[in-house]
Parts: sequence; C-alpha cells; structure tokens
Amino acid sequence: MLHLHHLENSRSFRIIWLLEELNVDYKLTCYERNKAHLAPDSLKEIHPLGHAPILEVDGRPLVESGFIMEYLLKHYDKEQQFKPSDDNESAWEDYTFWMHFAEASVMPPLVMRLVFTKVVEKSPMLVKPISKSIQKQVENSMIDKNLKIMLNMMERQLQDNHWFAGTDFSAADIQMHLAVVGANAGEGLDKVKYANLLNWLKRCQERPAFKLSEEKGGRLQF
Ligand SMILES: N[C@@H](CCC(=O)N[C@@H](CS)C(=O)NCC(=O)O)C(=O)O
Repeated sequence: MLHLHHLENSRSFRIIWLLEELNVDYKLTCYERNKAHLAPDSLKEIHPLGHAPILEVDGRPLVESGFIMEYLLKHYDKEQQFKPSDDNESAWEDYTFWMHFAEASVMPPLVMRLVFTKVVEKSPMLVKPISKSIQKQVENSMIDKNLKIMLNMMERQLQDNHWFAGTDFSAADIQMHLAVVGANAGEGLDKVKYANLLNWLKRCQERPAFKLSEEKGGRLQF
C-alpha cells in the first residue's frame, strides 16, 4: 500500500506526477503550509524530517524526492518507460546527471531566494530598507549569476534534445520541472533566450498525467 503525504506547492508534486504516469494506486493526503510557510508539525509524526514528500510503503516512510522516484521506478516501472536502460549509456548519463542536478545545484539558490524574499516580507518597516539591500546583494553576488549559468546549461541540453534524458520523457523531466518552474517565477524567463526550456515546460504541462496531478495536488505557484 502506497500512501503519499503531499504538502501544497512543494516537491511532493513530483511524486504525484510520477505515480500518475505509472498509473499506480495510492492514497494521497494533502497538507497546507503553516503561517511561516513551513510544513505542519504533523508531518514530523510520520518522519522526523517533517519534510515533503513522504511516501509510506506499507507503513515505512520514505523521504527524498529523488530516492522515492528511484524506488517507484524500480518497483513499478517494469518496462522502463520512465528511465533509460543501463545499456543506453548516453541517455543513462543524461538521466542521472539531471536527476541529481535538479536537487543538488538548482534548488539551493532557489530556496535561498525564497528565504530572502520571506525575510524582507517579515521585516518590520524600519528594518525593511536594510533587509532589502542585503537581499539585493545576495541576489547579485550568489543567486543570479549561478542560476544564469545553470539555465544556459539546461537551454543547451534542450536545444538538441526533446527531453532532459534525450528523445524520451523520463523521471529526470519530473525532477527538473519544479526547479524550472521556480526559476521561471516572478518576472519569468526571457522568452527568446530560453525558448527551448519554455517549450519543454509546455510539453510537460500538456501530459495527461501532469494535468491529473494538478487536479489532485494543486497547481505549483512560486
Ligand atoms: N531534498 C528533499 C527536500 C525536501 C524539502 O525541503 N521539502 C520542502 C517542500 S519543497 C518542505 O517540506 N518544506 C517545509 C518545511 O521545511 O517545513 C527532497 O527532494 O525531497
């Protein structure tokens, strides 16, 4: 029995999406964020990390979106529809690289950006100009530059490939999707410079399993 604990607007959307692609039966429990934009404490009763996603497999809680996806692929994707086989070396390398890149490289600056936005929002009026100025410095020196390099890498990959792992859609696209949505938030990505990336985003959103995931888990909004 699979039981997914999903926090609104979060990485657990990835797991709903993969479960829908796999067409597997599961129980879904949705949680709202608290006033501090964090997960409710009740998630800590399921796993000490208290983060989303948590997938309970026969009562055993699994965490880390990348690990949960690999677990689901191993047990439910017997025909390897969503992961290249080991003997397709180039697709396997692309798949594995982008799976890791999403969480290890793209998400940290996006989370940092979110944290600084919240700090500015919550600063008392008198301190706001100072917190805004710190936010700007961090954006310029640590976030923007790094994200630009990463976005250019993604755009180059999608110039030559329909999906992140090559010709076929895979779980690497699901893992990367949230990162790209995060990077596209606010003013949005340049439509000319990142045309391939934005077209890929549309292709993801057109998948029937993606639409079902939005119906069940809500739309991602950053
Ligand atoms: N690396 C973990 C990150 C898990 C994580 O930070 N989840 C966020 C949601 S996107 C969360 O639960 N935040 C709420 C909180 O920290 O209270 C993964 O990929 O699953």
